[in-house]
Amino acid sequence: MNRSRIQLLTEIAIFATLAMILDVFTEPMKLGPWISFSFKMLPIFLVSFRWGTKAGMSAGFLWGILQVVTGEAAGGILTLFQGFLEYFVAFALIGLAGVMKPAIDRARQRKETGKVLLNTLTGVVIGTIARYAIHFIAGFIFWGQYAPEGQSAVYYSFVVNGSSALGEGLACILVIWLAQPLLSVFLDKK
Ligand code: 218
Repeated sequence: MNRSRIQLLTEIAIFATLAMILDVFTEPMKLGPWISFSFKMLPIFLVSFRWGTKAGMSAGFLWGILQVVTGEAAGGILTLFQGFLEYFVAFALIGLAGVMKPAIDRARQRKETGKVLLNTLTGVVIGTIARYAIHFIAGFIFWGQYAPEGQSAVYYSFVVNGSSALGEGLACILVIWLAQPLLSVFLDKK
């Protein structure tokens, strides 16, 4: 195994763990059982932008596994298939942000800092939407019984997961925006 591969696997493990730690620490910031304003997806986005989609999806998948084995996911698992979908598939899909890596690298090479930021934020939006599309679908299929009287399962799931996606996505966007001068340091693999 060469040095780069060891660095890749180490970063996947460390960043997934970091996401898990942020998850636990930002627990009190929750606005509702499924709604939070927290940037805990950020480590997974960083892996995605540093190494690409496959690495990002591996880190997200690992974060999903960590939530299940630590019991963090307990309240979110109703059935085996639903749990698989919302913890393994949904969290792995955050890594789709990595589709922006080539565009980010190109902008970095050309020293177009505005474009680097824009491409990064686009990646965050892609990863957030991909993850929450799964939670939205799972929401109206499996969580419909929790909808208030007279509210359709689809509408209920859209409101719950839409506001959660907005909260978590915007938190990541805000942090990247504020840390913009550090962005190239974080993207540099050396
Ligand atoms: C309407 C509804 N309620 C709950 C869930 C489950 N859910 C939503 C968002 C995120 C996660 C993963 C842990 O943060 C889960 C399990 C849902 N999909 N829809």
